[in-house]
Amino acid sequence: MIKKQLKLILVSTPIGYLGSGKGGGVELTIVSLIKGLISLGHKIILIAPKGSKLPFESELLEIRLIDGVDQPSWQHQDRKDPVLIPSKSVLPNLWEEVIDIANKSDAVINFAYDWLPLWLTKTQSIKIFHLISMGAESIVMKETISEISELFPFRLAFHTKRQSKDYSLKTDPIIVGNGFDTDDYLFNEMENGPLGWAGRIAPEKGLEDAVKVANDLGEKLLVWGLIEDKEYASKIENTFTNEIVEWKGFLPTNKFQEQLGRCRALINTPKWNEAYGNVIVEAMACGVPVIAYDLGGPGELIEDGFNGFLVKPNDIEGLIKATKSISEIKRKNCRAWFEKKATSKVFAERVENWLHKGLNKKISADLQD
Ligand code: HBI
Repeated sequence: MIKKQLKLILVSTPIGYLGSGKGGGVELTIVSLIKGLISLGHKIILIAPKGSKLPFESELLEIRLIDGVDQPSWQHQDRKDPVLIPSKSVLPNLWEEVIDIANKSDAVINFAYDWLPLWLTKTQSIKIFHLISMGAESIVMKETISEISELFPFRLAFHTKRQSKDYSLKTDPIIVGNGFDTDDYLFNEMENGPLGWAGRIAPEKGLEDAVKVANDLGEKLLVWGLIEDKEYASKIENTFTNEIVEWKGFLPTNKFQEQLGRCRALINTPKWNEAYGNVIVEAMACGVPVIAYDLGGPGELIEDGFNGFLVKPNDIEGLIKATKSISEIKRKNCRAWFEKKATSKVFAERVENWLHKGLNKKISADLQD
């Protein structure tokens, strides 16, 4: 059936401009989803903080850059903290722009893990949809998300079932996974490369465990990612006398995937309920098997023994054992899993279905519109 072209407004995270790396996985999610939605023929207006840039252009994409002060990240706040909105904050400025132009759009997709856009869902007639990007990192966010799930169950979507379990939802969660552009990742069949680790360098990502694995095997660990917590990074460096970690920095996708593809395995060590695990899919896309703690999103993406190995959380011996058997995993299985489950096209189709469900389904609260 011919799907109607949707006019969509996508609103980015307020904690850093797109390309700064501060938005973590959300940056890659937004870029990939825009590519996927455009490939399905939809029209996009992206509203994002000043300084944001995308690696591509399209006549179906308009970008509006908004000035203002970065929103503090919930990951650096206590779960009991109140909602903070700094003076001259970019967050309300982003949403003033949305409200200004929303009447010309079919729907708005919010990527911010923030109170304001959730609250606006109750009071605005515009159809605001939320792709929740984290597990429950704050009590006030958890309460607001569960309130919206009661009033507008079709307006919320999560990356994985395990992530959604952090929230008390009134209906079955809508799961859209994630997805990345196949053209951005080249399959590398190289078998005996180094070990890799990738992610924001911060305590909830558990880098220290992967360093212990490399140290035990007497080899280096290649580490990609933004050093968000310098103290944490240097504490890790000082754990071992000899140089284990090779810091590769936060690289643009084309460089990252070229280096990542040479690894014989990516080790993933979440210490929190990781909502998805973008780097796991990026590794798969390059044919790199993943060894991960069976926690959060990674536990749903890895099919143990097919595209990687799952290990009990915090079990470093288990990581070492799995690393020694990684040659049992066929690298082409990893790429095949990616092409079937996690391309930007597949992701965009799941998001399109979500929007159609939310736009067409009549439920109590929506009837008031
Ligand atoms: N904190 N306040 C706030 N808003 C966000 O959008 C946000 C955040 N912390 C982390 C984050 N987004 C993303 O990096 C993760 O959801 C991936």
